[in-house]
Amino acid sequence: MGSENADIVIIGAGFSGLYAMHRLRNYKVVCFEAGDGVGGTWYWNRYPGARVDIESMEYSYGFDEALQQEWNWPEYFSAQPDLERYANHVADRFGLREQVRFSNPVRRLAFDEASNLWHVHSEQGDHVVCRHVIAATGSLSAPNLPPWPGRETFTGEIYHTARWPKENVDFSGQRVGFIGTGSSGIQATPIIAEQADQLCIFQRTPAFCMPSGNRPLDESHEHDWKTNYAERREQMLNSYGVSLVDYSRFSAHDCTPEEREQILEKAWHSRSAFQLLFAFSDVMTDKQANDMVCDFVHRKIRAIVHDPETAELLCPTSYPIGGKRLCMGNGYYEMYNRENVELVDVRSSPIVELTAKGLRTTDQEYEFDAIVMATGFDAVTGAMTRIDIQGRAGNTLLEKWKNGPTTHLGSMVAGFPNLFMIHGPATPGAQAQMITSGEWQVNWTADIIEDMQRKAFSRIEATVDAEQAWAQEVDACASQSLLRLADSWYNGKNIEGKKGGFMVYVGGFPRFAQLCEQAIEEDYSGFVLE
Ligand code: N01
Repeated sequence: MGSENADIVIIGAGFSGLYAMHRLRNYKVVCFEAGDGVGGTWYWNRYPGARVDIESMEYSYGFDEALQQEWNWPEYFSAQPDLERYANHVADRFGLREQVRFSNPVRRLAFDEASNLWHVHSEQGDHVVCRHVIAATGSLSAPNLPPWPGRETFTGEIYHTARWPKENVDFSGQRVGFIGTGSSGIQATPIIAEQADQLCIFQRTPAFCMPSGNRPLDESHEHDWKTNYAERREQMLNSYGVSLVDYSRFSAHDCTPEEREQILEKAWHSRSAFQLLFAFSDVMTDKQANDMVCDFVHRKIRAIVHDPETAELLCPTSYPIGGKRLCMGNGYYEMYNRENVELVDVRSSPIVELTAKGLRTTDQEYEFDAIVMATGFDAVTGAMTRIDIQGRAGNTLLEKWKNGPTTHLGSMVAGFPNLFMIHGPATPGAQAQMITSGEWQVNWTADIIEDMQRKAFSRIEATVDAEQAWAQEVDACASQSLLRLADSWYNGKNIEGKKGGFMVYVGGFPRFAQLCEQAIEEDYSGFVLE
């Protein structure tokens, strides 16, 4: 097949990719998408109970006033089908679908130095030559399948939460083995427990789980947002990323034990899952303050879960609350009071293999009809390193990032000109609100592309010095946060052997945005343009 020309290739038709297509509609854009529909995260993660943990009035696009006025969310925290429906509505309303090549993931990118053009090769054999590539590949999109031997021998079905089938999966009458107790596991297990005969949950590390507080959206709340949308969106960009949290100004140490208890009790029942982390100003920076919040949640778990041994296993003690992404559940701890649910600790006796009948830990073999893996993602870097990306001088991104990702402002990589990432390594990512911050990054990127066109530049590249300076900024922010004390997808330690440091920018979205803007105002500091 011959090659074709475009101005820009966008990889991924998730929320950022869709907006990038709209924002750059005056260019010839081709978008490649691995799935057969739009929505990215909300296309793939269709497991039972999948639901967003940020209010939908906020977790939605702000780029078009008519869109945000006309769309109605049925619940405070939308379920996956509503989010997917919204992505489809946006694709149709703004005429984006025609530019997307579905079921056609990008397999190879190669930069041609003579022409300053990228050659993009896809699975279906498309070959597009373009000036710029925008990787809107998502930070939680490459599923993690631990390399247990024997997978092919298991005679039942194996599911991964991030590759859930579109057809209804019914576990009625089945013995189900469920691996993983992060955000996905916590949402899926209470629903599967209601269907299955037996549900055996394999936990390596317990999670902190807040009750979701989801309910039908009330009209006055919706009306309030819709009359103040512009202001609300502004607040979101000027906050930690989520505006519906009361950011406390006082330390946990400044309260009496009774006052602390009252504040935490209120946070536990609040409408935002993240309120516990901001109940005091120092929960994420002071270990003692954090311990007080952990103690509060441990007491909640012990009060909900009847069996004392199970309750102890469910109490996270090896990392600070907030160190891993706080989870939001619906009856998660209560589920362990059911007769048909069992919790198995695979920290003390790890899973060693899958077998024909089920799986084996170092202790014993378990028999199942189906196995569900909620084992998370090769986060932040996985979606990029799974593509064969060759930059200048034939250097590959895989090789460049073998000891961990390096970027300038989370957006570009030295040696890989004209390749932009949205939610790339060392951006705020899930530490902000992904749709709004994604929109912001798309606008920042599009402004650069338009400026290059105006000034007749054909190439932009980050410098190695700028990458090092950005790594220092990222580390300096992480060193002030207790987030560094947990093994999680934020630092790649959820996957054995994955190298690199902290991969998320925790200096707050406002500072991130300010530094990105400043770099452009200072004559593209940290970039070289030709
Ligand atoms: O993935 P995870 P996730 N043996 O990495 C376990 C977003 N999200 O899909 O903690 C045994 O959190 C692993 O154990 P450990 C959100 O940002 C949002 O649940 O690594 N167990 C862990 O228990 C979230 O943070 C929403 O020790 C193994 C689980 O699998 C992110 O996506 C909903 C194992 C993976 O948990 C990822 O969430 C869902 C092994 N070899 C997701 N390997 C909402 O908006 C892994 N595990 C609400």
